[in-house]
Amino acid sequence: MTPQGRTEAETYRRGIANGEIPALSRAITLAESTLPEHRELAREIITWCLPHSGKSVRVGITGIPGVGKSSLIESLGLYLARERGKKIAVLAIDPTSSETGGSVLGDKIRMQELSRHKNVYIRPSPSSGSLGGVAKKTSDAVILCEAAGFDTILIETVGVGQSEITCHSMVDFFMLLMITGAGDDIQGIKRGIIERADAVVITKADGENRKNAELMRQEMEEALRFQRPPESGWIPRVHACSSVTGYGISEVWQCVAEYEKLCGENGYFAEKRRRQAKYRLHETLAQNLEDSFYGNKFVKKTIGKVEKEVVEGRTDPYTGAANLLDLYLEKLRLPSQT
Ligand SMILES: Nc1nc2c(ncn2[C@@H]2O[C@H](COP(=O)(O)OP(=O)(O)O)[C@@H](O)[C@H]2O)c(=O)[nH]1
Ligand SMILES: [Mg+2]
Repeated sequence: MTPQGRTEAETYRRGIANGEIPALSRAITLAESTLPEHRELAREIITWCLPHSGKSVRVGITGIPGVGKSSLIESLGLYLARERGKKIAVLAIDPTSSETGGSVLGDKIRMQELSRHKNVYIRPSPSSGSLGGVAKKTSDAVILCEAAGFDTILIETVGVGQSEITCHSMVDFFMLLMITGAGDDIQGIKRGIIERADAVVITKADGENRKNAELMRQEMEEALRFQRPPESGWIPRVHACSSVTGYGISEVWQCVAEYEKLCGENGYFAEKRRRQAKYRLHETLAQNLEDSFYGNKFVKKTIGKVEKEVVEGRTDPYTGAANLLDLYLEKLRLPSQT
């Protein structure tokens, strides 16, 4: 790192340590950048932030589009900021946002009041890159936010595939939101998400829907009772709430607080974070290897040709992949593993 780079990193560090939002925002942008010089600077800043991070509670909030994630974050966030004096950072993992585009705008409108609170920072999701890339960016953002003094991190993730698993791997408490009348299969039962949830929250328990939501809450409670007790010792809870009336919102947070207390005392909270660190190590390795492979100039030059051969049936995909890997390893002057 150049002396100039070092001075720059120092400026960021000071800004983040003082909880300055512009410095925090710019540091997150650096961590999201694909430019090598930005990445290097980001790594320098994040390395400094690491010992100053980790003191928050990280909550993942998932569920199908329209279930009410952003609305819950708005009302829960306002409750926490106003009545509990919390400093809240809201992040999003949304690998689809580059395609749907509109969701970010929708979320901004949904969280308007929250975004104006002085102790709240809302960061729209990084809109490009693979899910692995998004996971890395989100983890970096969590560390930076914690170093800037945020004690509560709320991560919204759209429940459409892998992203909630990714989210699960980086949060302390994982919340699955469900609505009445949408069918359990599409809401997570089939994909085993319910088994990972520390709480299931039935949303929109207001007006005429309140009764149905309560019924569903009871049903879910019954269903979860037969689940194997998790090693955390925590029995997953089911709540019903409304972001419109505020019904059940404080109970949802009470539930997170109880989890934090129980798992703090029995050591599971720290144990889970250690496991997540190990998982992150392997994920980062895989990502770096992938970047190195696709960024290799010999691979770049040859890959189009091999793709064409595979498409035209002159080479099969396995041979094509093996040949490319051989080429890559050879150019790295390493003996081929195959
Ligand atoms: N009646 C009612 N509507 C809600 C509630 N929460 C969200 N909604 C509505 O449901 C729609 C989707 O909400 P949103 O928070 O954007 O869902 P997300 O896609 O999961 O983030 C919006 O039209 C909200 O106004 C609630 O508690 N009660
Ligand atoms: Mg949303």
